[in-house]
Amino acid sequence: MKILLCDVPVSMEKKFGSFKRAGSTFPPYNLLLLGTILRRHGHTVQVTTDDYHLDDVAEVIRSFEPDLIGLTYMTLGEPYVAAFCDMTERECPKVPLVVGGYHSSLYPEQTLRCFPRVLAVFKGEAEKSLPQFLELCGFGSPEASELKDIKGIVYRDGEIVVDNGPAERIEDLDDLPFPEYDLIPGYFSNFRAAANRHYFKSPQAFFLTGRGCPYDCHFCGRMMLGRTVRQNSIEYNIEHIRFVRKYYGIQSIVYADEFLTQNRKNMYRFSEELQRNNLHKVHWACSGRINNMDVEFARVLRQGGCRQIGYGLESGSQKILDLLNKKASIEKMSAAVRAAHEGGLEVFGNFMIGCPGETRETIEMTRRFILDNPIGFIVICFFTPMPGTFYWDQGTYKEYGSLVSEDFSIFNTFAGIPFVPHGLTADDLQQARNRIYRDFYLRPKRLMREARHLGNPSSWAFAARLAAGLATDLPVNGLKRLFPTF
Ligand code: B12
Ligand code: SF4
Repeated sequence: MKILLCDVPVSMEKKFGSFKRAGSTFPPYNLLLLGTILRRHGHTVQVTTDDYHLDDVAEVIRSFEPDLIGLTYMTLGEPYVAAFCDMTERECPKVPLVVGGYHSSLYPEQTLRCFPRVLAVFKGEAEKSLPQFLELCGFGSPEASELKDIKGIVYRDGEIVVDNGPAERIEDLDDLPFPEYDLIPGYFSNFRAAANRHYFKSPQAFFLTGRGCPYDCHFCGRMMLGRTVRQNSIEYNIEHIRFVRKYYGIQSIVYADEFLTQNRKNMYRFSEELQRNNLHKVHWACSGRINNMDVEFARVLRQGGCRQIGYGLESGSQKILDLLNKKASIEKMSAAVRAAHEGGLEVFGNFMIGCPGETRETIEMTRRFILDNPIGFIVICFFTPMPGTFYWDQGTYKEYGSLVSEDFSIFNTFAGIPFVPHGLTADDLQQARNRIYRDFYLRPKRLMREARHLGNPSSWAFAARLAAGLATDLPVNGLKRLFPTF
């Protein structure tokens, strides 16, 4: 069968606002993986990414003539699903459309009610359920009675919505094939790494080698992949790196895992294996939790090729960290950042402002934390009570502030500010973020450090993109509003 897998089209402008040129374009890893698996089952697959315009997807449908369309989206993509359904109704009314991903998994029944064009919702992981479903499809929509044995799907049987219960998870992630990147034409030329990794050599690959999380941060929806952490083995990871080196000439890797560095013993062995296989020359970035970082560990990671570690530091106020249920202390955060820096890793700090309990004072504490610690790059998101999280599901955000809008398209944590804490305004948050960015990125010491990378053309391109973002966000913006021709 011919299967078209689509990430719902959402423009960079919608996601990143004035920083649309500096934002990263990440590939839909889930669709790459599902597409690769479907290929192994003998299907022909095409993938479209979220930067496609709806008309471009229509064009792909016309030329590819799929037998089934699968759509993925997070909450921020939900407002664009109706238009996607309408387009497929016009282009190929007889071709079944199924959906999956974070948002529809949270609200499968509502999804079916809102979008009659959708035949079934795949709740949770679909590496097992999607191939099973396709076996039943033949060439057309399967009968409801045939679907009863496929775990993890929700569908209509006449007027009734049937939920087949949770999906079967892949227990051993080593059973998964390496994603076949050619599923996305121009993947390596179009994929733009995040601003904080602009000096990493291209082409870069994006890896996700673990699933699940035992923590319970109140701003995060981690229910879908479970509490138990599953990870690819070291052998699998080494083989995967060899594969992307051989077939795609990959020069650097970005790990999107939450827990890559969690098991210290494993990471020592990983670093050794990378060196033994001469793969430590491929530089990589990953995320970590602060609890196990010290200088020795940072050095071991560096020897294995790691150059940057990202931490979800969130806030410089202990009160805010506690309200986010981060299970972290300011002292430990600072110690981890210092140790990583001393061990030769650049620290990429992820922060949020506008959190429950946020005040001008707590924002100032965050600004101070950022300036007083050896952090190399920062991103500041606006706190967003995402569906699937403690603050949204329990409605607890209401105690701490108000929801400015329920338009999910602004639930992107970067360009939109849907939630404003009591005592602050959206403008306060915007101004506070601009100020922290300016104070951080425009320090002479930091500008000098950036100058080190100026031999690298992608750094120039990045500097131009970031400058364009800052220019629209700087105080100039105020002048622009007063004098539109300024
Ligand atoms: C890694 C990750 C990322 C990565 C990679 C995402 C990707 N493209 O795969 C990056 C860094 C790019 C990313 C970005 C963002 N992320 Co993110 N991310 C995660 C994280 C930590 C893990 C996801 C994961 O492991 N995926 C593994 C894959 C295999 O699982 P999956 O994507 O769910 O796909 C499976 C199933 O859902 C299903 N499926 C999915 N789609 C489809 C489609 C069809 C047709 C079918 C049949 C099945 C199917 O099958 C897949 C395979 O099993 C989760 C947290 C979590 N614990 O879930 C947050 C999470 C998903 N991200 C979130 C958010 C908010 C974002 C950002 C908006 C944040 C930001 N400001 O940058 C952006 C938006 C990106 C975009 N699309 O525009 C939220 C989503 C909340 C929500 N209600 O929407 C989460 C839940 C974290 C949180 N804060 O709560 N993210
Ligand atoms: S933000 Fe917290 S709950 Fe979410 S994946 Fe990271 S550690 Fe787990």
